Amino acid sequence: MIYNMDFETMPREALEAIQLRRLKETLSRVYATVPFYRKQFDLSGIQPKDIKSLEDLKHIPFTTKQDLRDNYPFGMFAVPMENVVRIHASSGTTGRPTVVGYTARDIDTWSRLMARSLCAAGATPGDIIHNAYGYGLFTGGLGVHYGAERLGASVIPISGGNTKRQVIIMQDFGPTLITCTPSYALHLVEVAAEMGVDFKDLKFKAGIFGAEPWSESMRQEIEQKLNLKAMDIYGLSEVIGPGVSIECVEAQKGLHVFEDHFIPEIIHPETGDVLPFGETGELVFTSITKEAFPVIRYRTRDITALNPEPCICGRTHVRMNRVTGRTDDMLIIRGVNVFPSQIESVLMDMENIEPHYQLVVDRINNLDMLTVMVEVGQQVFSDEIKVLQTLEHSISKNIKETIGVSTKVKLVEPKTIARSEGKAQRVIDNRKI
Ligand code: DLL
Repeated sequence: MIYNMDFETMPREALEAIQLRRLKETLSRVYATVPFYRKQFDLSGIQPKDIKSLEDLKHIPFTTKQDLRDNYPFGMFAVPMENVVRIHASSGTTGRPTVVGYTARDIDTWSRLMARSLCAAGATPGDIIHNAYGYGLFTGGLGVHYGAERLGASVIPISGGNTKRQVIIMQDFGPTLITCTPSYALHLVEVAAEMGVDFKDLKFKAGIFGAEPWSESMRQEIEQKLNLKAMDIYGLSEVIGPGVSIECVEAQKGLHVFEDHFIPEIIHPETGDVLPFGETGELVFTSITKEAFPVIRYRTRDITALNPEPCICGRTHVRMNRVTGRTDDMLIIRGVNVFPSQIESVLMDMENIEPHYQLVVDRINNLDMLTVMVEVGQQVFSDEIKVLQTLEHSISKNIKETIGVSTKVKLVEPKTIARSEGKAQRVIDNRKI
């Protein structure tokens, strides 16, 4: 173990005492410095001093993405601009991006959290990290970069894209750890294969993948194809970026939330009620150490559950389940709720299918129609039409039996579905147009 794990292994009681102290400080500060939060408190009749225990957190109003949009770009900052040293933004599929700011101390906190994340995933100062998360307004690239340097590892700031060159660098520099989105990892394998390079001949021991949902079956696919251990990392710009939670290399089961910096809650997405451990709902975060952009009960829209059980790695911080989707990427197809990740799980469990898929939703004669486009290998694609039809039929049947929704399945040639350098676009919903 390279990193001092005191904060991650402390007894619950001690951790909660720290959380409460930091929470109170944060609430007083946002009340004094951010007009939005002051108004929220005043409207709800609660004052920061009324918060006497962690239990009381549930009385504070939520903050939503819309609130951030309404205060675009810098209205939610809690420090003067001269104290802000970095600005990031999340792309957002519609409207303006969400803008976040960091003080020098925030960058330091984030670097430490990312060093802790990398360490939890098995990284050591001796590692060479091939960092293929995009550098720029997206928090992935720079987040990993600062964490890797803080840990003392060597970082290759390759960013996303220029995939052939990435493969050459991997061969020549011998990186031992890779960081990128899971979809880009699969694209890298594909391009490497075209170049006659097998990941089994590279030096990777682990990969840290996140920024988009991916299933357990996708993990197996990645571990096998890239010949490494794959860990899931989660985060969002609004909360800090990557480094909010990560799977430990020991268990690879659930993502430890860095609770000494962020307080997680799970709420019912419709009623807003706080749900007990183990129940699935929307993840909400309160940051308790950030200076420039603190968030109070921020609704992430991500769906997961929290697990407080002790972990074999010794960390006492709660674990969140893999994020299977967002409240806003749930498709409702003829009344059935469908998450892209559920379809992914069905597909990945079948043979002769490549891990590249896209869901297209149309409304035909007032009826929702979900088409699942899936790539198959060149060999399967060249088979008789009957073979393809049988495969299409069995995919459709498996989806119907597992998720309960009827779909049209379309098998397509290799590389038909656009590859992404960052987050994959899994859904094209033509109904909104
Ligand atoms: O995606 C931060 C990040 C960078 C995380 C690199 C991990 C690795 P945003 O661009 O603001 O920030 O997007 C945040 O992406 O609310 C989730 O919906 C989704 N997301 C992030 N990590 C995961 C994950 C970064 N491991 C949004 N599993 C979040 C599922 C994820 N979804």
